[in-house]
Amino acid sequence: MKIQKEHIVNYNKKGIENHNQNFDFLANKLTNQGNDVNAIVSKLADFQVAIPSWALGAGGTRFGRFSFFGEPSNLEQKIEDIGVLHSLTQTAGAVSLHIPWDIPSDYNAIKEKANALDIKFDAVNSNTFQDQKDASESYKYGSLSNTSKAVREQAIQHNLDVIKIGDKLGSKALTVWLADGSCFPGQNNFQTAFQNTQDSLIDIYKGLPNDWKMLVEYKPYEPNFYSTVIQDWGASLMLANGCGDKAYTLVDLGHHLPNSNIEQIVSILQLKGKLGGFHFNDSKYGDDDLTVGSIKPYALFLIFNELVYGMQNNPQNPDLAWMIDASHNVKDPLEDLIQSLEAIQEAYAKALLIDQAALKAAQIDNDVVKCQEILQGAYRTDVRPLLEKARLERGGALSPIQAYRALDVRNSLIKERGKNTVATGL
Ligand code: LRH
Ligand code: MN
Repeated sequence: MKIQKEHIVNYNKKGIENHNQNFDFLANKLTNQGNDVNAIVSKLADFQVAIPSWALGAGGTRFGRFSFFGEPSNLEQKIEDIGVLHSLTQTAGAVSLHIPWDIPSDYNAIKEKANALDIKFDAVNSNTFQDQKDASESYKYGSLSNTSKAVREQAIQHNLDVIKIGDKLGSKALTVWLADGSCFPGQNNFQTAFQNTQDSLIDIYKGLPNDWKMLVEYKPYEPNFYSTVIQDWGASLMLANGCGDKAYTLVDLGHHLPNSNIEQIVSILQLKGKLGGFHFNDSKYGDDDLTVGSIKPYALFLIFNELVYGMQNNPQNPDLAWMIDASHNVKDPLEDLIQSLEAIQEAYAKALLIDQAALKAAQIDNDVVKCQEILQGAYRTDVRPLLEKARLERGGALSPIQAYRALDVRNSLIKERGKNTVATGL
């Protein structure tokens, strides 16, 4: 399934006049407030988010999984689906693969296909939280932290293999997330588990090409429910520091205990030059992997405020890996991802409207009310005409969701693939 550019141009025709009116009105207002509207639009257009290869089919829980039909049944079809997302949104120009769920059968063919759709290969993810049928060791009691040297070595070798796969595709980062931990008090020696993990990560780090990064993802619980070895940003930071300059932390928004101040975590990790990237999603309770901005859009805006400040003031922090990590239980996966991409662009656009100099001055004056007025003034701005402009300039759809439905994409995928295809992933 490939969406032709002219289909999008035709679809945009009926909305273009309304867009131009809204855009001109907003651009005039923002220019009068001292904003460089063209600079904001080009920042939005350049902002590319990697789509998780494991989230292009229906997700599920232990209580059930309900398909949407027409799911991609191989990596080629997954790249095609990301191509559909990118042609409509013009902001999904990358994929993050999960190994072994997405081992390419033909590297050149998959690179050509991705290249033809203007899709790059972002971070590759290792998987030492599931046992592979031909594996000699089990990860039941952990992988890089396991008390068994043989298990740790198997997990280290897997990560080195994942680096090789990514290197052949042009990826420049390895994401390591460990399920390692315990379900009951006394089950683990915390220090041994942590030190084993550090030593194992160092062995993996030694296999990292010079221009690569290692992204250490933390999570407080699940699938272990008493302790997790890499439980929070502090553990991830210590392990990254223990590896070296090419190792960074990865912030998955759903991996925080209730009421955590994620924007403060993001701010300090940037200050320390150790923030490597994001897994964007949203959640109400746990690691719910819901649509970005669907539950806490203001929190997402506050995170982007810190990111914009960091991008302006923290040259010590590298360019970030922007990725989505979601799971779709009740929404069409492609519609869910389109809404997430929109929410990310919206939060970034609103954060770019914050007058950082005025905010800094009000903070120095302890003018608390003015600080909030500056933030919420930006947050209350309807920035959608800016997002539309950024998409239009790159040949995207004015409204990707409406275009996706008007072009009847899901039914075309079902006609092409049938109703019984199941995508690999969670
Ligand atoms: C763990 C996680 C991790 C992935 C997995 C699919 O919860 O966020 O990033 O490996 O989801
Ligand atoms: Mn994640």
